[in-house]
Amino acid sequence: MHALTLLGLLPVALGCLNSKTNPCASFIKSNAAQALPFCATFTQSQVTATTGLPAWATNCSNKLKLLTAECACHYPGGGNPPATTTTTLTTIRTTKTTTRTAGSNPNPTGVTTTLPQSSGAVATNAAIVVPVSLDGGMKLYDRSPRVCAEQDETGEDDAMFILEDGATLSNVIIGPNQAEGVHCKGQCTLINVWWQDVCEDALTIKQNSGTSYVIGGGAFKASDKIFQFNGFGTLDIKNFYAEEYGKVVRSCGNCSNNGGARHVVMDNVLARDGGVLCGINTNYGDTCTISNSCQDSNKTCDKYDGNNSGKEPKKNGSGPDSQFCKVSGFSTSC
Ligand SMILES: *[C@@H]1O[C@H](CO)[C@@H](O)[C@H](O)[C@H]1NC(C)=O
Ligand SMILES: *[C@@H]1O[C@H](CO)[C@@H](O)[C@H](O)[C@H]1NC(C)=O
Ligand SMILES: *[C@@H]1O[C@H](CO)[C@@H](O)[C@H](O)[C@H]1NC(C)=O
Ligand SMILES: *[C@@H]1O[C@H](CO)[C@@H](O)[C@H](O)[C@H]1NC(C)=O
Ligand SMILES: CC(=O)N[C@H]1CO[C@H](CO)[C@@H](O)[C@@H]1O
Repeated sequence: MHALTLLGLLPVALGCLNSKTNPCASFIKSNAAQALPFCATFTQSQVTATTGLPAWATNCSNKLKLLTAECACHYPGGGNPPATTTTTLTTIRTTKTTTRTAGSNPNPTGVTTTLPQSSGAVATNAAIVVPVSLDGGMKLYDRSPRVCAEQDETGEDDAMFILEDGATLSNVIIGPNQAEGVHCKGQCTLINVWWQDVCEDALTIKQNSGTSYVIGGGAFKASDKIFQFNGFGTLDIKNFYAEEYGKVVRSCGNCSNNGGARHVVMDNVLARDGGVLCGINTNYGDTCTISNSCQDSNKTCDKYDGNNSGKEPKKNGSGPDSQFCKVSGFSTSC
């Protein structure tokens, strides 16, 4: 087979085809999980036909020109960073990681406190559904056009990623133009996921039961909550960094499904310039268990009297106790 080469940055010669009738446009538009990682690298780098096109490229008759055009139509920006985030890619970052000094307070250790440098950027005009797993290779994922409307509650459609029950998302940086970060429809695992600038919230947990995990990663500039816990069961967070935020986790205070307990477990979490680590509804038996963590203004838990009628829940105390807000190994010097 001849090695065909194509420069992805060629101007797009073809128009966008109708995704209702054209199989190439239809596939690329509606199968973001497969099309997007391909489009991101395909439009960016030299592609040789001998490296093999994905099976679904048959929908595009394996035509490179057509693939390029349709990638550009549905994932504008392709592998190129949107103009607003270019600075992120060119800024030289010094990665800071916390270390524990002998004899000091039980501060978290090994937590990275700077946004990692991205390895490229991907922009999509719809949320990316993750059925099983997605490893983003530290690319910056964002929505284009922008859907973030600050604290106006939007919905799952305005998320960056929608994880199906059991799915894992790893090694991604989520940009400022999306609105709802990650939505987990069931139990999910997030590994090394970073939010550059949280819009409505960073993660919404909807599982009915079981445990979801957040391992590593961090979130910046959440004017309200980082993790919104609307389902039930346990949210287990470790080695996580939060900076400038309202609350790290909040059990839904007034969701219509309220009635059961939610449990939050935090270990080795470092939180600066924000509010409590946990907002829990003690009347429903919620718990928050914190260990080896730091919050620089001594804010561990706010306890609420939650409801299922949509009313603003009343606050009923704050701080550690032996029943709802269990704290061990906690420091305020970070
Ligand atoms: C596109 O390709 C996939 C995988 O090869 C195939 O299952 C699917 O039916 C094709 N879709 C269309 C719209 O032709
Ligand atoms: C209560 O419900 C209102 C309206 O749905 C919402 O704006 C608010 O954030 C909720 N409060 C809490 C603490 O969940
Ligand atoms: C408020 O907290 C106290 C102490 O934990 C508890 O005894 C009381 O039942 C709570 N009140 C409501 C309305 O939940
Ligand atoms: C933090 O708050 C707790 C009570 O919630 C208090 O016992 C403790 O002394 C406070 N620590 C600091 C460093 O202010
Ligand atoms: C269970 C329940 O409805 N709890 C409270 C919800 O919030 C309202 C208003 O603050 C309270 O009156 C309820 O007792």
